[in-house]
Amino acid sequence: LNQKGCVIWITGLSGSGKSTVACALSQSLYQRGKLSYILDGDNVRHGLNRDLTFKAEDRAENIRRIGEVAKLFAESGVICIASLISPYRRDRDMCRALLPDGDFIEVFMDVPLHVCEARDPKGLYKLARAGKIKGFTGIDDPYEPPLNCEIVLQHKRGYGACPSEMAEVVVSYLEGK
Ligand code: GGZ
Repeated sequence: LNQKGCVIWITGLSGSGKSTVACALSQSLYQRGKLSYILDGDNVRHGLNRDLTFKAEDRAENIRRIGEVAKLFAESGVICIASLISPYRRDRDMCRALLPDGDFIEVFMDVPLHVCEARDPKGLYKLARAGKIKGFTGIDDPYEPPLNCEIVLQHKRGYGACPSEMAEVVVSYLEGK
């Protein structure tokens, strides 16, 4: 493999575009001959983490396990893209601490709640507002934005809002290193 492993950790609200950017990033890396693998919170919760709920200690365990698996991928030389809400700063910092300096690249999907809620791809915000889902991130459960992450992907109308452009920001960052 002509590459070095690392972890790209994408954090943000439900509907902020984490999975879409993860996909675009993985494709872009593939076109450059780089091997990556996506660990998506929603998917991993159907298998490895199917015993976990959305209460705080289970979210922490979800993040811890994905952090440990991401580390294994990175050690094998793969660019591991983890995309999960990971709402608590402390949990994300614990995953960062598992890796050597520079190998954990935190990417914040900086998309306002009202934009995520307007998208509502799975209708979950609607259910949360109606009280049919309790403890939904951004509605009645907290989200702690990163204080100093490596990359902020900002939502802007028009230019810069498209997932492939956002993925290119991450690719440029990696190329710069
Ligand atoms: C947040 C929830 C919840 C609650 C179900 N809060 O946008 P989605 O639908 O497809 O992805 C979300 C996913 C969140 O899983 P994560 O593993 O990323 O979360 S965490 O990092 O906090 O452990 C959302 C759906 O599951 N979902 N209930 N209560 N998101």
